[in-house]
Amino acid sequence: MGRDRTPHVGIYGVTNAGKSSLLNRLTGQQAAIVSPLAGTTADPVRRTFEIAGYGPVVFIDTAGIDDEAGELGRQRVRKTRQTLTEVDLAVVLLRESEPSVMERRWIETVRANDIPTLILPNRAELLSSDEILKRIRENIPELSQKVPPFFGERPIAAGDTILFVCPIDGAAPAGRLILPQVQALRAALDLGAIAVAVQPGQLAAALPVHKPRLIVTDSQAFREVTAVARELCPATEVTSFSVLLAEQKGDAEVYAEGLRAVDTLKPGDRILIVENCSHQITCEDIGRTKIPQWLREYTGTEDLRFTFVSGRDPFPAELGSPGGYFALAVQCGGCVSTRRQIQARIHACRKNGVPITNYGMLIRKLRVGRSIHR
Ligand SMILES: Nc1nc2c(ncn2[C@@H]2O[C@H](COP(=O)(O)OP(=O)(O)O)[C@@H](O)[C@H]2O)c(=O)[nH]1
Ligand SMILES: [Mg+2]
Repeated sequence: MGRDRTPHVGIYGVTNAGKSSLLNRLTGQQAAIVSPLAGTTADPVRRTFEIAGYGPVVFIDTAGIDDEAGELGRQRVRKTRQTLTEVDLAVVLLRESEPSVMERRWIETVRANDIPTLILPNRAELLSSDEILKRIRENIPELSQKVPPFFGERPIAAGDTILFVCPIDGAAPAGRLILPQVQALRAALDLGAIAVAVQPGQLAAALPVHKPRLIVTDSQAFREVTAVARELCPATEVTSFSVLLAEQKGDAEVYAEGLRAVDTLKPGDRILIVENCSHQITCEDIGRTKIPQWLREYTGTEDLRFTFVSGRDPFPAELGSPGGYFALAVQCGGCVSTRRQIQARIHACRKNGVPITNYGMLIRKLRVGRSIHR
């Protein structure tokens, strides 16, 4: 999904409003094709651009909101709408100086999604790029720029040790760590903490030597890591990469509430698994194989039906079915996503009455039990 802490800015308007020209002008690049032909921009065009004195943003140039040229036009509009789940700010470029009925309707849609808008009148040619960039940075919400601390409120000081448990199994990518592990290591180093990484097999040897303040494991090893830690350092918190991400980008309270739905699952229930990346081997294995298997073991029923959403794909239309089509949604940590992107997923589930929880929190419940995670 891209750029976990870079604010995303969507550029919207009717066809030929000058959206692609604006993107090119702001970035000083020929990023998007400009032409008077309606439908020139089809798939959203994403460009990262560093605003001086501010930092990077991802601009998303989109197809016209009024593009109704048959099935293709409708698909282009659908793609444009989908970007509302990932943007932190919507720049709406008007054709005239006042919004038309259609533009006004679009602005309402944007606002209904809790997205702030920056409205620029007709082609914005009278405004300099610097002025527009200044307005953009002023209108990006502060929360989009600041990601909450990786380890939350935990009192970790310089010199404390954090022990990371990173299983290197068949599902691990060759020659590297996965992104949540990299992010956690970096966050530990930023705090001046001592970061120690082991595989599950070395945990028992490492604990007495390193006496960590916090243990962070890959969720799939929650059970064995908790068992060893309870024996050797019962006072030390064991958490997981995915749980930390859930606290940081998701909503731990909503997820905890969603977790309760696990105990009421019954045969025939449908479960939505949401992974925000499209091809991270380890997460795929957890989401597609392990979580379904552990849920079936926990509930004692084989008849649970799983639907998977990955990357930027939209939720299935059934999400909005009356009576709650899905009994539960399980969101991945979202290491590649911005906070806003995860919040949009949570928002959609809540709006449709679907309980939502997180990979790590669910695995902790299924594998360790509810009460003994601290
Ligand atoms: N006069 C004028 N023409 C513009 C401006 N921006 C774009 N255009 C022209 O309007 C047409 C559509 O521009 P484009 O950026 O592709 O619009 P989009 O469909 O909103 O992406 C092109 O022929 C551009 O050259 C502008 O600020 N002033
Ligand atoms: Mg265009």
